[in-house]
Parts: sequence; C-alpha cells; structure tokens
Amino acid sequence: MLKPQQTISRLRLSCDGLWNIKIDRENVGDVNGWSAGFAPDADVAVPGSWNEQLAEIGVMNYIGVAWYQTRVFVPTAFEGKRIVLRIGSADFSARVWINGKFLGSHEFGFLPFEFEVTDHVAVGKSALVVVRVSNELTDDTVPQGVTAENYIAENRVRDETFPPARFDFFPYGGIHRSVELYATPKEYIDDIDVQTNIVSASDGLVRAKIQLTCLDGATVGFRLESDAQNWTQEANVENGVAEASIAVNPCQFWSCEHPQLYLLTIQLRRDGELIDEYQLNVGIREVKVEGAKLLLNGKPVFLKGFGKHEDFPVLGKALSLPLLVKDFGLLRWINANSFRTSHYPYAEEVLDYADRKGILIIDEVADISRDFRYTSPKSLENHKAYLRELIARDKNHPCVIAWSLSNEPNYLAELEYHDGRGDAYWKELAQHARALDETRPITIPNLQRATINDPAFNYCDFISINRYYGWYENPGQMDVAGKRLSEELDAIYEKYQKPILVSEFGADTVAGLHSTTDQLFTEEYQVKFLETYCAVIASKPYTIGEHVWNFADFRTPQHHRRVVMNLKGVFTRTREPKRAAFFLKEHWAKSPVKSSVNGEAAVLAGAFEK
Ligand code: BDP
Repeated sequence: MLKPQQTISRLRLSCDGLWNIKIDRENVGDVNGWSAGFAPDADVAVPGSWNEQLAEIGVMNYIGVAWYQTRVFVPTAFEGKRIVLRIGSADFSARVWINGKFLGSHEFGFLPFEFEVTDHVAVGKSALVVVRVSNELTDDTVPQGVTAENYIAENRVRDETFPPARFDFFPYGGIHRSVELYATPKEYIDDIDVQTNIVSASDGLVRAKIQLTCLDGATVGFRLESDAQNWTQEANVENGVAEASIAVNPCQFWSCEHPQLYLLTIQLRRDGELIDEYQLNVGIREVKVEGAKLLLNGKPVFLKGFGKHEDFPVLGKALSLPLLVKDFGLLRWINANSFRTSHYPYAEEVLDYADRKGILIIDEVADISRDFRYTSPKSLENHKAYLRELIARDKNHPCVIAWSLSNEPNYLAELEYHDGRGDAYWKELAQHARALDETRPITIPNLQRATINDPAFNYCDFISINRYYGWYENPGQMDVAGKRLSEELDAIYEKYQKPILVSEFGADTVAGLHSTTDQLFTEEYQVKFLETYCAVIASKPYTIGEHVWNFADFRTPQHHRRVVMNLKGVFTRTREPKRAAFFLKEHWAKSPVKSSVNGEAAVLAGAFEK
C-alpha cells in the first residue's frame, strides 16, 4: 500500500486538527443516525488518543465506541482526479462515512486504511467525514481481548487489570495517526514492490515491480538516483504490471553506518505524456540468517537496542514528530542500532526515519499473549490478514530486517498450545509470511512459561526470548538470574541450532531511588540487572543481539504490580535518562567483538551513522 505523496501528478490535503467527538456508551449512534453528523460532546485532536486528552469528561479508562466528525473542504484542484480518504490508524477498529455515505470498515489497529470517495464528494465544497472508532477487542481480533468476566470465570481475579487487557500497555482509543484526503490521476500507480540484492562488493541490483490500474498501451519510466549518479530504464505495461531490474555500480549498500538511500522515481506515461509519478527511497541491502549469525550485507550484525512503545503523556498513542526526532536522537546518543516495534506496527513516519538513520527494525504484528483456548480458525484468518496488511505497508523499507509474527503466545501456559494446535497455527502462519516475503527472516518472541518446547521456535529463522530472571523470578538475586539465563540459552541453542536474540530483559526502576544493596526498583539494581544479562549474552557465540525492555517508561492498565506505568524504561516516560542509560551508552559504544560459533573472531557491525 503506497503512502500518499505530493508529486507532479498527486495532491495531499491533511485532515488533521481539532475534530468533534461523541462518546457512545450505550452504542446508540447507529440507530440515531450519527453517521450523518451529531451534536458533539467535546473537541478532540486528531491524531490523538481520547483517554488522557479528555480524561475530564470521563474517558480515561473508556472501552467502547466513540464517534469522530470533521468537515473538510475538497479543493477544486482535485477536479477530475481519483479522490481517496486515508486514515493512518484508528484503534482498534473503525467504520467510516463521508457525506452520510458508508465507505466501509477496518478491523485492525495500528495499520492504515483508505476508501475511494470520488463519487461521494463535490469539489469546491466541504464534505462531512464521520468515523466510528471502537477500542473493544474480542477472542477473534488481533490482538485478542479479555473481559472482567474472563478473569472471574478463570479464577484469575488477582490478574485483573482495568481496563481489561491481554497486554501490558494502555489500551488507548482514538485516531492515532494522520487522516488525509489525497488525489491521484484516474489511471495511477497502485503499488510498488522493490527487492534489492548484493551482486558483488561494488555491484547492487534493484528489482522493481509496479502494479498499475491501466492494462496496456502505457509505459513506465524508472529513474534511480543518488547525489552522484543515476540510472534509467523504460518498461511496457503488460497486464497492469511493469518491471525493471537496475544494476547499480558502484553501489553504496544501505547499512547502519551508511544508510545510503537512492531515490526511485516511477513515471507512468502514455504516448509520451506523463500520467502519474511516485517516488520511493530505496536502500540496497541484504538480510540473511546463516548458521548462528544474522548477516546484514554479508557481515554479522549484533542488535543493540530496545523494545519500545508508542506512548507519551497526553498524546497517548498519537504520532508526534518532535517525539520521533527526540527518540532517534536518544537512540543515537546511547549507541543503539535497532529496536522492535513492540507490540504493534508503528507509524510509517517512524520507519521512514529509521530508513534515513540506519536503525534496524523488527516489525511486529499486534498479536500479544495469544491464548489458544480462544483461538479459532477465524483467529488464524484474521492473523494472516493482519500480516498481509503489515507486509503490504512495510515491505519496501530497508530498515525492516525481520517480521515478528506475535509476542509471547501461551502467556497463561494453557495446555491447548502444546497439543499440536500451537504447532499447526505457527506452521501455517509462517508459510503465509514466507509466501508474502521470502527476503526477511521471521521470529516470535517467546515467554519462558511457553518453555523450551515452544512450537513457535520450529518456524523461526532466529529465536527471540523475553526473560525476567532477577525480576519476576529470583528477585534481587542476579547471580542466580545470570546462571539460569546462561543455562537456558545453551539449552535452547543446543535443541534448535538457531541464533538467539534476547528480545526483552529489564527491571522496573523508579528514577531517583537508590540503594547500596541489591534492591528492586533502584537505579543501581537496573544497572546490575542489565550488566548481568549483557555479560551472559556476550559470552555466547550464537547470540545475535540484546533488546532491553524498555526504551522508556510507559502507561499500563491499572494493576497492583504497576504504579501507573511499567517502569522498566531506561529513560523515564518524558525521556530523562536513568543511571542504566549511561551504562548502556558505554557498553554499546564498544562494538562487541564476539567469538563466532566456529571459533574465529568477528567484529560486529552496528554503529550509528556518523
Ligand atoms: C513481557 C511482555 C511485555 C511486558 C513485560 C513486563 O512482552 O509487554 O511489558 O513482559 O512485564 O512479558 O514488563
């Protein structure tokens, strides 16, 4: 799915700003005809979560339906064009109307969706956009939901969070990313699929496949350029497709140190006349798992970084460009080279920026703590559809080095997971992922409770494990924790012979709390925790990285084990460093030299671009 873009043939109009909101506690909006407009309860910023923004009208913990509306003026410049309404994300599902006309619905949070509205708006006039947003989740949604009744029925009343959630981050509701009206020509470039290869030390290959809405009689021009050079090619459109293979020599490969981007300009023409143009940044690079290594451009790479969240006071889960710049500045400061988009796809702006900054991304489906007691064929269908939409959105980003298909399935250790159902589920999902993208490895972060026999391991190219020895278990005893981690890593490697990323490890820490002895929640304990894990990880030749949980403190549903937030951040929620940040900065400054499985030393890539 192509992002809207302003080019010689395309126009964009932002619909962001102050919209109206009406909270629909009784779910009466449909019968009351709110899709044609309503008397609002309040103003609401888009993008933005309703929760903290409108806490004073009683929606801090609200799970349910809210209606959004705004008026947007359709400029005369859109005359004769195909007009599309695009919503960057609405969490977790939405239905959309324009001028009272129902356009459709979208079931997945954290992903964009769009509808053609050409026939439902008049240029030179304003249009009424109404969006019904719901942050309710069910057994079949991605992620799965949970209710207060579930906690009671399962005799897990002490697990109960408010609002109920199967995950440890706040279930913010709202339109979290930008809304736009954009215009393309009637015949247009529909999709671009770019794959890149390294041919030799100085040669790269860019293969581009373009989907078009016009079937024949048209040609496509390809122009790939850097500051110094350019390459051009022409192709005929056959059955709505045009392809090019561009040999790039000399080629500067995309890497953390030099995130070289080439600008690919696609021009659709008929009889020499330009119909449509689209531009894409292309990074030429290859990712592979080979033996016990993760290779970027043929060189071993060691992932240094975090699990993150989209979370900030008042904004909730809204896209914020100042925060994006700040966070990438902190990643650079701390000498990190990567992060996982735990536990859902982040805004496209984040990936664009990672492409530019040379940050490696593990891109995660919003499937969290899947419970196989409630997993049905419908769940699998939805999970596959989610993955399809994610890959369609992010496939062209050089920064995306792997797909994470889920986080911590079998969170409640339900037996159904290990009776063959778990295995069949991941087998089918992994096949689906590989059919959609054979160029990137896949992984599924494992929770210790799912055990070393986690069927997900069978289908991962590299193994990811989330571990909390020294925190949830063996609290205050880092010597025991380090030993357990070390033994478990060896056991997993021995069984699966696949490289391992420690994809989560961390300790809740109250900034400003100190102790001379090993004491949970102190800044010193967080440092000791991370030091211990990093030392164990460095001692294993088959580990490919360490992602600390978490980059910053983040808001969670209410529970007695959380003081408003999960405090495992190395930075506070407002991005002040804790002591551990200085430890990691120093630790990651030393490009780790690890002995490889077959004994020879390998200097690992991964410094930030200078
Ligand atoms: C892991 C989850 C993560 C939690 C973390 C924690 O993947 O979402 O926030 O534990 O408990 O189980 O801090």
